[in-house]
Amino acid sequence: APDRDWWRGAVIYQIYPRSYQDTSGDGIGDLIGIAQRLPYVASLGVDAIWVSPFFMSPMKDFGYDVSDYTNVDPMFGTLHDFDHLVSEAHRLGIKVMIDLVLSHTSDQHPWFVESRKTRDNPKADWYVWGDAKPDGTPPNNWLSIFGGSAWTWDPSRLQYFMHNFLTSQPDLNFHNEEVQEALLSATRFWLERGVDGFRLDTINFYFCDKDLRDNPALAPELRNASIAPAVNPYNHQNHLYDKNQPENLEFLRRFRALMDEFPAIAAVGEVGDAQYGLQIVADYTSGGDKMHMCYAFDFLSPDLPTPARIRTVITDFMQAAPEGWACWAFSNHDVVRHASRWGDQSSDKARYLRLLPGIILSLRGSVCLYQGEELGLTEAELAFEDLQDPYGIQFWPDFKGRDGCRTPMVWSDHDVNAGFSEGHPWLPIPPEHRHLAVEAQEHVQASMLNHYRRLLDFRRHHVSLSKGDLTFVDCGEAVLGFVRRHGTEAVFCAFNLSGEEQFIVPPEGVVTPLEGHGFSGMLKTDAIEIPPYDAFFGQVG
Ligand code: TEU
Repeated sequence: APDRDWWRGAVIYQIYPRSYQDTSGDGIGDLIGIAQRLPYVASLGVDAIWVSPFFMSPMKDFGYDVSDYTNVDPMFGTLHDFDHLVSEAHRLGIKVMIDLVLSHTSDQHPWFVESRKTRDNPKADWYVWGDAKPDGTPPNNWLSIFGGSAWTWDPSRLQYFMHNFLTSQPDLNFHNEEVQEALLSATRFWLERGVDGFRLDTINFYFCDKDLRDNPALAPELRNASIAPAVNPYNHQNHLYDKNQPENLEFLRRFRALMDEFPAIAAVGEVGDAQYGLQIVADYTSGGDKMHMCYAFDFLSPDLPTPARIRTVITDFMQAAPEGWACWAFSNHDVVRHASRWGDQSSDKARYLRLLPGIILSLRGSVCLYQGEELGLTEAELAFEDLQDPYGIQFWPDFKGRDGCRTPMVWSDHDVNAGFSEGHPWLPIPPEHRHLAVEAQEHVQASMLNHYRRLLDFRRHHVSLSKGDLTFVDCGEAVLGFVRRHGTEAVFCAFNLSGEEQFIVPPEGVVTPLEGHGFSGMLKTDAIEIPPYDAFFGQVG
């Protein structure tokens, strides 16, 4: 029987299709390219891939603006290529999760094209429409994350439509039953095609207040600009009415029931709500009838993952959702790569960057690794002329956008365009990434790539690290310590997040140091010695 619980503690490798491998020569990655690179993905030892959107799209937000949910954009290939990708992945033992962007569509989706024509066509109520105020201004004060009002005037309907993101990403009206049905039927299409699960984009944005009430202002001390740039006025509102509506949970129950018609499907829901605390995140994964996992933003912010901060985040999550399950990530296609975001602040970047995967791969939760982090890729510094991301163009130079983490994968240090493409890459390949290419690291035992492989292998051999519960052990300010326990297995993990050697008292019962992870903390007679930015793993009992 299939393992219905495969997602619990799974390591999911995020692929951004535009930037993984181009085979057509247009400078943009494609599905055939991903399929060709699957043996590499398998060699990492991950459980699943999450493929960012490859559906039909005008690409205003690089695929997060879908114009046909059940087709592949020709830029990325065909449905046939997708089927091939899935069967190759399955042959190699890799699950495939696709990225469903249900909260909004592209303004070129036929549903919106029809909806915007008149106020009484069959799709008239499929999007969030509102009348102008008597003075002609938008229905309320809601703001777009990407800048400006969340409302855009439509000259044919003589009404405003709402968009949490770009003007070209109108929000669907989830209060309309037909909309829900249409989205569930698109989901069924992919389930029947053999996908293993979903990353669901912005699940907290599905519903908005029916009465379109104004959001209250947010007191400056409560503002949290950890993900959206500080200059973004979006951070100055308390988003009571444009997101996080209780109906979101109702729709997700229906979504879960659909998934449960199939053998072993799992979903991770993106809930970008660091601002409102982990309770909101937790609600989406509680009860076993909604999301299997929630993708929280707590470790995607610039805040350094100090032992105290990690303890707080993990404890808060476990308290908020004792039965729920988190999915942690340090990097993705929306934020500055952690090698730069955090690495640049450490006193020994090389050692620090090796410690970080040790931590995320030991915490309680599933893990998303973002393509290239296994190579130690840093954030690319791009010139304004090279920018593609509308969000970056809008807020430049205060916020440089998301292109710096989306540059192409580097496969070889001697091939043209680092082996990514024979054409002109859609974003430049930073010269400083070349020496980090897969080929350059492949045969170097001590490389970052082989470090990730070793850690993933270590995790696979210790089931408590993926499935176990977690109890913190006080190891002082500099060291993060906890025990992971599952059945009869218990592993003590200790991470020295400081630039100085640390000595900690072994917690009661630590008997044998574990090998095979590549770190060099040592168990001495009366102390565990951990070098700067290093770690120790020991068996308990
Ligand atoms: O991101 C959701 C989200 O909250 C983003 O606004 C995030 O805060 C921002 O990108 C950080 O810089 C998802 C996708 O991951 C993102 O790529 C899309 O642009 C967005 O949804 C709209 O679909």
